[in-house]
Amino acid sequence: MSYIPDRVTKEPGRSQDPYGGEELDVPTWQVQPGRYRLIAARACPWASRAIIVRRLLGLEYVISMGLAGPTHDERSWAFDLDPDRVDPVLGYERLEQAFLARFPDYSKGITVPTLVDVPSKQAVTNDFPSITHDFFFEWRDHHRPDAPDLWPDDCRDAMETVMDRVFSDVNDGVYRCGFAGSQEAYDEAYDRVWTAMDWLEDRLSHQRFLMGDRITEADVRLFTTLVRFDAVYHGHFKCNRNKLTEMTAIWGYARDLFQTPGFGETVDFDQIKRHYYVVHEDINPNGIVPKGPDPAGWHAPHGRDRL
Ligand SMILES: N[C@@H](CCC(=O)N[C@@H](CS)C(=O)NCC(=O)O)C(=O)O
Repeated sequence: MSYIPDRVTKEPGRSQDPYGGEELDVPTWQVQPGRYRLIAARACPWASRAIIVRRLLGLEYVISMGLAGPTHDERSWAFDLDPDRVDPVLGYERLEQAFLARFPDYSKGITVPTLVDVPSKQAVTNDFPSITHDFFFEWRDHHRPDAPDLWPDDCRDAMETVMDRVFSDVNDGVYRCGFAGSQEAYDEAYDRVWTAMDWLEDRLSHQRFLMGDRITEADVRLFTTLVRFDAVYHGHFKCNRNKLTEMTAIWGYARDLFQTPGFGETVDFDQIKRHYYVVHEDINPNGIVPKGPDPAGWHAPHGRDRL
């Protein structure tokens, strides 16, 4: 659930539904290089999407980025990693300040990713699906010249279908498993995750990427879950039928993406583990963060170029 649905668009007043391309009626802010700051956390899969897409498209020169630390309290992410624990551009200690600058009575979720308007220091949007959608469609004039076509027209419908399933059964599916409140709910969620993982294993055994031979937004979205799988979801969320390393095609695919510029260098396994194992006190009350698994395998040759 996102709480501030605003969009940053090229043409004022016009914004597209990130799920289907239809016109939506939500407040819009104008695309302007240097005006916005992406607040993310390397720990968070939804924020990692935005970190990766910004990089793939070369938007780091026009949209700055601030990173919150891996853990947060009940109310807010904080800039624990910065000198003096203050974001150097916004001057904030906590992301909450950007939400309160916009809505003094704001009481909903303070989530990453959030785009912040630097001049007013106000939160603009924390609607994660539209943040990456708009990085691609609305910021086109500012992409690097050889930026990948993350939303190819010729497979847009098929890609939406794949992304819907990846979202509900995998990205969100692992959370449904981890936070299941009953054995029955867990069993059902677990089966759903693994049915989808088998579908992906099959799909990726005869094609290099989700939509064929090119990296698209669908791959970015799947990657952010896969890269957390063995370190977090396998144990902490009890998605433990297999480790990623036991699924030949998926593991090769995940390594292929990890080794692609824009992906692996955004990943910080320590922050990822600290986030999940410390923040979720309800499912890990002692807050102990596991030492493993050894991440060295992520750098092993993947051989996927032959597909
Ligand atoms: N559920 C969020 C997606 C982003 C999200 O869940 N981010 C998490 C970190 S992985 C977060 O910021 N959680 C803080 C909170 O909910 O208080 C949304 O729908 O906007």
